[in-house]
Amino acid sequence: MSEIKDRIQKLRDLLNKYNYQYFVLDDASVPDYEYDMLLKELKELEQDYPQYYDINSPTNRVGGYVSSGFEKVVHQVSMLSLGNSYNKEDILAFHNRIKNEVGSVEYVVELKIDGLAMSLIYENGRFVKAITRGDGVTGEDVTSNVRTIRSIPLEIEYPGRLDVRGEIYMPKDVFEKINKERKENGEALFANPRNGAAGSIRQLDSAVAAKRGLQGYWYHLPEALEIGIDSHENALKFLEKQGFKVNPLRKVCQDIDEVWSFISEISEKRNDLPYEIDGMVIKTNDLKTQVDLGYTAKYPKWAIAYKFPAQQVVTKVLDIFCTVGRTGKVTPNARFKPVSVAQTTVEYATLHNADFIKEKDIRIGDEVIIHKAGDIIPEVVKVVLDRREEGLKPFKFPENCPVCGETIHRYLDGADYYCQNIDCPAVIVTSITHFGSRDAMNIEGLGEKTVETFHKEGLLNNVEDIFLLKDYKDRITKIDKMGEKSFHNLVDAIENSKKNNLDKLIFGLGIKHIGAKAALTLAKHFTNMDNLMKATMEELTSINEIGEVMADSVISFFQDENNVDLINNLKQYGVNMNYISSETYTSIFTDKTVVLTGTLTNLTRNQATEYLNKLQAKVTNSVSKSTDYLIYGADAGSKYDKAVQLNVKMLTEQDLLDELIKVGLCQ
Ligand code: 0OW
Repeated sequence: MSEIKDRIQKLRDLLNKYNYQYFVLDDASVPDYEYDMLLKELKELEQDYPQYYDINSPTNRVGGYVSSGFEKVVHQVSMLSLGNSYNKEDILAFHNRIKNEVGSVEYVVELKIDGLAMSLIYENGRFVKAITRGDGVTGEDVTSNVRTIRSIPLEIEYPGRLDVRGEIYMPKDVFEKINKERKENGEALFANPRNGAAGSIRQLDSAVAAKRGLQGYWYHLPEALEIGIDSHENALKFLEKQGFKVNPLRKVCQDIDEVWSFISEISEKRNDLPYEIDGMVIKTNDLKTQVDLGYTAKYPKWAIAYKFPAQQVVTKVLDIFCTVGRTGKVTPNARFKPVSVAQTTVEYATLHNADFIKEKDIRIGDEVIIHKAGDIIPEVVKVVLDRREEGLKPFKFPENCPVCGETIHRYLDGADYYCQNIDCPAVIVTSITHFGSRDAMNIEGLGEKTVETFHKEGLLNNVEDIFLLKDYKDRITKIDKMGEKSFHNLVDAIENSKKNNLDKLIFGLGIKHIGAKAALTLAKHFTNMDNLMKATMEELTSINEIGEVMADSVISFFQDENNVDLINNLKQYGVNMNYISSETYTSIFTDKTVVLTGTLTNLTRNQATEYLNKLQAKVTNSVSKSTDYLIYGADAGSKYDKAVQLNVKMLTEQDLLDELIKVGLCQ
């Protein structure tokens, strides 16, 4: 029997070695086929001899554990974040503070990987736990998902307890591939690879996480000194020796000039890296110096992040084309030669309206400077005139709707052109899509592509047709990707949407100038649709948040017979027309001032705000001394930094969800 045990151990050692060579050293030493055969043999032996089961066996890299939630774990050593610097002066100031305290020191400069910080715990040479950074003090146990990352060693030589800190990230090519798949499945896209990594690490089903191509770079040993390591560079060498993936793009620097030139060198080539970085990290190399320098409440004094400036790049305008939104607004857009700006590939940008194009005199064929404002929306800054080729003509705004061909009109007081044909396919498709969108009636499976297809099939010509789709099963199940299951899911989702609160319906109607917040105000004030439909200008403008323009929009919407018919049809189909005032709940957020920032993964910003209102919290837009909580998602920016400075309590989206589960607002 021991020869079986030996064979199993030998296979595990071999497969771990091949994993290390393939995923850490990026050189495959055996052909995939041989690796797969060995893995198959090991799987069979483990099935035949379950007494040799070992969670750390390489056969468990494929995941398969489905957790109901992530346990909270308090870090033995807090996971601090980094102070920021934005230019050479900031870095010099950082250096001078250190020089004044401990004299001149050596630095190690490394890339700031744009992922999510992680702590790996090893005991007796075995991987035992992975904990997210969380708020720095308490994180979440995501061991089952992190175990599926092939480049993370499950066994190491070091026999004692070891806490290894690093960043889990999603490579750029993986991000593009996964978003392409999500787009095809009508799923919400990841905003950027960091979002992708965060969303994947929080998958409850580790088999899903295993397919997300996550990677990791390891860069910090909080207990390095205790295990006899004297410098950061030696800590990195120790990690490499133990089989961890450590980023080779780093430099030991004797002074700030050397630091700065290395930063400039990396800044030039960062777009060619296969993963995203949002800056660099500068650390004093000597570990005793780190202890002498110590920490502020939030950051180490011996390290600082340098953030790259928002990027501007030049690219070519290949085309200017117009799209038509649900209000009939005709928006011009530019299609560029694809270019990477601030960690994402930019191919399109809105050109807002005819005036914007005219002011900047943007022409098809022009070279333009584009810039990502706040790392989010690409903007055309200006045309590079001295590169303009001969004969490029000024852009002429179309006179007809690009979708239905009808003449388009421009209101005297506005900059925008509108298609006023209520039968314009673009207006129909975008208004139906809006009606079913997450912050409106939230009908899963009724994304823009599906609506467009159903419209082409003559199944959807207006909003009320949504509620008749259930009668067209045979026609719908013949459409590709719309099998029985998705048909029934869609019909159930449509049925469920009838129970939505009144504000969702009002927002879903797409009344001009009435967004989600105004819809909620109107729903609360009028309590049912009939009251709203007969509201007068005085009544409407008497409401604080409702101005003249909004009131006028509501009145003219219900003066249109088509819309009155729509409401009557929806009533017949059983769509809820009342505002069910939300019962209020007491929780940690009761009577607290809360700010939301960053991209949330499970809730939209409006949904989170609505829940917080139910919990009797006051949701505000900016962080101040009176802010009690900051709830942050991925991409948390300046609000996060300000909250840290003001010592505001930081909570994750999961903390909010936990509170909602506790009071019974969420399952
Ligand atoms: N993102 C990074 C990175 C890095 C830690 C050690 C003590 C305080 C910061 O690549 N290369 N080095 C560190 O050093 N931190 C990094 O990221 C931090 C972790 C938490 C917030 C930032 O992402």
